Amino acid sequence: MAVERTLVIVKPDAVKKNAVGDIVRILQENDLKLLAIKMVHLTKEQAKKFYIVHKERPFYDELTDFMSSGPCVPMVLEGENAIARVREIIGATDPAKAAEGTIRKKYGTDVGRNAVHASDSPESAAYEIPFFFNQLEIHDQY
Ligand code: IDP
Repeated sequence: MAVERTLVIVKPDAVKKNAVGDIVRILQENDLKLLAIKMVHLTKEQAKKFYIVHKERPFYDELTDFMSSGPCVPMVLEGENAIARVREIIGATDPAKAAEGTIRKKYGTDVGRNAVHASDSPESAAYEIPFFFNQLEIHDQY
């Protein structure tokens, strides 16, 4: 198995619930190393660019409205098989269907306001990480 990097975002709903610290704790306790983190308030245009792969989906406008409705907290995590493992830790897209113990089960409200985003493939991680972070902001030497 390979060491991978993945992008996680604590979405605006979970930031408002003061869940940032708990979400970072859960991820770090699962042997994921935190390489970068910041708080940003995306514009609608930036949210549309981030989620460009969903531009034909019926929820694109709702999703990008939500993601630009308040600050969010993107972060880069590294670990063995990180992309698939983080997807398991966060749980199903719809919090009502997410397994017990997952982040979306704990903090999600509905399929739109589902607390967190995580890269779903190496290709999406390769687009999403540099969307938020430049090389100087990613720290693996500690
Ligand atoms: P994922 O985040 O679990 O990868 P995707 O299907 O890639 O799920 O959808 C991206 C995001 O779009 C979801 O996390 C969610 O916030 C939003 N979304 C997905 N389906 C719906 C929907 O039916 N209504 C509103 N928002 C949705």
